[in-house]
Formats: sequence, C-alpha cells, structure tokens
Amino acid sequence: MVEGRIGMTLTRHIYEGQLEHPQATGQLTGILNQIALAAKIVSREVNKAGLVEALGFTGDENIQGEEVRKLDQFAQDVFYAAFDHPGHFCIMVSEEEDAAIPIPDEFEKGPYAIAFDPLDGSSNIDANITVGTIFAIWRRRSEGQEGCEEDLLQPARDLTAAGYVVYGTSTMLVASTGHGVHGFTLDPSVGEFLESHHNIRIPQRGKIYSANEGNYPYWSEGVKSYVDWIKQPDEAGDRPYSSRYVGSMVADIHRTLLYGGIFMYPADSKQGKMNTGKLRLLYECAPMGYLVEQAGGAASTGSSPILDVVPQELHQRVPFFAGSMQNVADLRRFVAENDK
Ligand code: AFP
Repeated sequence: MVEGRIGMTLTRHIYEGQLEHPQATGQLTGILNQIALAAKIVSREVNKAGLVEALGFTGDENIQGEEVRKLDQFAQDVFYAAFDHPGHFCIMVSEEEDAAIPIPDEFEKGPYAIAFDPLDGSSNIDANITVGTIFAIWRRRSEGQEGCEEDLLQPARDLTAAGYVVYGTSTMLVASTGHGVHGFTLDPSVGEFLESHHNIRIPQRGKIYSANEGNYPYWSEGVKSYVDWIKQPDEAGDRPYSSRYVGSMVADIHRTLLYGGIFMYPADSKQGKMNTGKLRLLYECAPMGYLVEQAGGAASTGSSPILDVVPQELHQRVPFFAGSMQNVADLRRFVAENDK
C-alpha cells in the first residue's frame, strides 16, 4: 500500500525537489503548479458537467476525425491558457489540434516543449466514466526564440517530466520528474493536491489484463496467443487473469500502476492491413510508458521499448503494451515467437 506524507502538498513536494537541485531554475515547479491549477478548473467542470449541460458535441471534428465534445474544448482552452504565457514553453502540441501550437508573439518563450491530451477518454463522459489529462514535457532542442516540431519529436527516454490527471471518484495528479512516481489527490475542501501516493511501485507481476478484446480477430498471432494463454487456467492458480477495461487510458493505466498486470492497445488489421494501433505516441504512450518505467514496470511496442521510439510525426500512433515487468516480458516472448 503506497501512502502519502501528511501535510505534503504538491507545491511543497515540487519546491523541496527543487531545493535538492541547486541549479534548478524553478521553471519545472512553475509548470507543475500551472498544470495543477488547470486540473482543478477542469475537475470542477467535469464534476458539474451534467448539471450545466456541458455535455454534447460542439459540432467540430478534431485531427483524429472524432467529434469534439464541449468538455474537450473547455479542457483544451484551460490547458492552453496555462501553457501559453508564463514563459515556460517554446511550443506545444495537443490531441485537439492538427499542427504544433506556437507561443503567441507577445509572450516570452521558454526552454521546454509540451505535448498534451486535454481530456483523454472523452467518449466516456456521457456515461459518467473516468476521464483524464495526460502531459509530456521535453527540454527544447532548437536554438533561438520560436520552438519547432523538432522540440516535440523526441523519444520518451529524453522526457524531463510527464504525468496525468485522473478525474475519477476523486481527482488525482500523478507525475514524475525522473525520480519516481508520486500521486496527489485533490482535497476539494482546501483546494489543494495532497500527496496520497508516495513513490508508487508497480507490482512485478499482476493478474489483470486490460484490452479492447472486441478487436481480437484483428490482432497478430503473437498477441492472440498471449491473450489465449493468460485466460488458460494453470495448476499454480496464477491463471486465468481477470479482465478490466474502462476504455479510458488514464483510468486503465492508473489501475495498472497500482494493482499491476498489463494494459494493451495492439496493432490491428481492422482496415485490411496491419496498422499501428489507436493510441498516440507523443501525448499518450510516451508519457504513460515513462511513468510505468519510473514505477518499475515496462512499456513496449511489442518488440522494442516505447521509450526508444523516435517520433516521426506529431500525431503518430504506436502499438502499446505497458504494466508489470514480468507481464510485459511474457507478452514480448509470445510476440517474438509468433510474429516473425
Ligand atoms: P476517446 O478520447 O475518443 O474516448 O479515446 C480514448 C482512447 O484514446 C484511450 O483513452 C483509450 O484507451 C482508447 O482510446 C479506447 O479505445 P477503444 O474504444 O478502441 O477501446
């Protein structure tokens, strides 16, 4: 059971981390504080969504061809406003926008680039199911004032920080700056994120698998045979695994981090030939893979570590398998043996 430390607010946690690094400029502290503020605003709206008729479609489509729901747009606006002016970033990319988003001319440019999904799992909102925000932060690579795509097209191995906010039965911010994964639960009575999960460690093996199994006929032989295997009872009683799938990546990864097991969104051949799966690298798989590895787990495309994938384009998709170290190793073994 991971527990937080009494009186440890997110702000204090970040500040103390900063004190351990005398060379720190405080920029990262500022960024996480901005994210926390935006998360509180989005959390408030998510919680009252049904009451104020914030649900429903705006009528627009995002880059993925999905209809944009009002809360998606609201979350996009809130996080954009948190990132555009404080001088932390030189460029951003969001799931909601096709092109990279520049920092407006009138604002100072900063040393970081950010990729974010303002409201992941939003097709679940109408059913009152958990949704979340995901973010990934890299140090910029380019020189000069304006940032460019090169600052965003970096592998997860080079992340400076990543995290997510889960708007569930309570709102939690889970983040890592490369020194373990820590979770902070929003206490609405004081309006603060308080540390509730210090140094989350994912179990080495878990007995839960999480996948959209409706896609089974379209998976590769390796993935099919792995899933067949985890459903077969064994003498030791380690199998079959239990199946849990929310369809909201933040919720499924959050559970996987705490309870162990494996989350997967494999490539499939629904459109005829094998694709690269549904999930996006920059603002879904890279940050979640980084967090899972920071917690002692593993994240893979099925054949190589997610952290080593060098992005070629902003909205690139990749097959994604993440969770307990041993579960991901099993999956990789089945893929290596069956998918030549
Ligand atoms: P939405 O934001 O459109 O609801 O998509 C959510 C998501 O990107 C991710 O959070 C889920 O894990 C995955 O898609 C669910 O996809 P399926 O509906 O194909 O299972």
